[in-house]
Amino acid sequence: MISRIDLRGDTLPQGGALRDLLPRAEFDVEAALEKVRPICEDVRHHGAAAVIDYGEKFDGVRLAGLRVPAEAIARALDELDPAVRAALEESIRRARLVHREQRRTSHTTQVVPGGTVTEKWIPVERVGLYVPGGRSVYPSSVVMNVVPAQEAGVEGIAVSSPPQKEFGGLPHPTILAACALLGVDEVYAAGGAQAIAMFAYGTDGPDGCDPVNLVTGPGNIYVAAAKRLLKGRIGIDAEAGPTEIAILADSTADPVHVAADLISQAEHDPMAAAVLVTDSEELAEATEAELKTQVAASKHIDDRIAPALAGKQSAIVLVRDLEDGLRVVDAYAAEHLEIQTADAAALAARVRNAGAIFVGPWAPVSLGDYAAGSNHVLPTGGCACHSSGLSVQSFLRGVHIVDYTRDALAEVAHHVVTLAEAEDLPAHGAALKARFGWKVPEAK
Ligand code: HSO
Ligand code: ZN
Repeated sequence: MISRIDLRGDTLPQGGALRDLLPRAEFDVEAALEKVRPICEDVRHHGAAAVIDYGEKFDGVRLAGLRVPAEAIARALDELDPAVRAALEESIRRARLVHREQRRTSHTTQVVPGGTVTEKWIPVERVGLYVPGGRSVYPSSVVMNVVPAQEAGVEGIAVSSPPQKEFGGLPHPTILAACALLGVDEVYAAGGAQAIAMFAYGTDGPDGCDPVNLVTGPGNIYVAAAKRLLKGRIGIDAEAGPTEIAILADSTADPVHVAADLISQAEHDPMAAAVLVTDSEELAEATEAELKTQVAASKHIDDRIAPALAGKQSAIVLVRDLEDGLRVVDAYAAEHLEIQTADAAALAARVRNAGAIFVGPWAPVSLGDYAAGSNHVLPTGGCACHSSGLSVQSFLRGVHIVDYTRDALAEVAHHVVTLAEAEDLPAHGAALKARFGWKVPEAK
């Protein structure tokens, strides 16, 4: 059911060579670009009418308008199961605690007397948050996108999620209820690439969507392709791929927990990745046996869990020792990394590449998915070696404010002119000379 990769033989290769030995899903965004390009062009030229046409084609429901009426959002909250409401409220409360502390304060550096550079953090003015609604519906993702945007101070927050036929073309009611709990009242029933294009180009009409500056949130391959295509016109967080869990474990780990956690993320998608890295053959065997038992007792076996575990993106990787294990998980750069070893905290502190790290036996990824306070929109596909998950920072821009007096400028003018001339850009130097009677002030 899950393949094995044995790296206990020769010395572990490094860098790209090691990465090539590790399992990974193919997520060919490039190939989806051609499908997505005409959709984006259509939305650009025909606005809401095109988004509505694509909603009919892909979601099977023809809408009269894209904007979800305020009454529908309020009704969804009224009708929400009280236990789900309480759980969402707790998830929001914890996420706020963590994200509030991520706010950046502006800082002024005095470079010389009379010369300062202030880095000011300014929230993006208007953002579009995409919430998928295909195979699964995740109100928790509404929380994970909206909370950092709000804590960053973003003023315009629009949410879009695919229309659901069984709910009269509205997004799923739990998505609407989560928006209501978070105080978001601008919600659209649009999905896929057409939703991203709607955010980028805006749509006309009284209930139209104004263009946004930044789009965040996960989605399928067409959403990722639309983000890639429209990046530049809009900012994006990341091109999210299928969910991944890697677990670095030794013989002290409980195979029941390890198997349960692997399955928990395999449950998302047939392309989801579950990777166990261990120096213990016994744990590998016990986990395999546990997987068999637990998979058989799980819900989404045939459509997601079994293909995800059997796919080439999942494996049990055997390593000589935990030092090699550390190298392997760093090379893999998992979206989620659990450390289940005797000295989990010490090992976790040495990990370099992971979207989020879950330490020890009491911090499963599912906790982070819903209620740890951490964010669950994380870099996938190995991008954790260069990118971070969603945070307040994702919604801020640092702007440098340069403020120099005459004397402060005079002091450095000769250096600026020298560098301008070295780059054959004399007009750059002239911009300084013009301020000092066309002469370079003497070096002090
Ligand atoms: N594990 C997913 C997020 C999620 N899990 C939503 C449950 N609901 C990607 O981090
Ligand atoms: Zn999950």
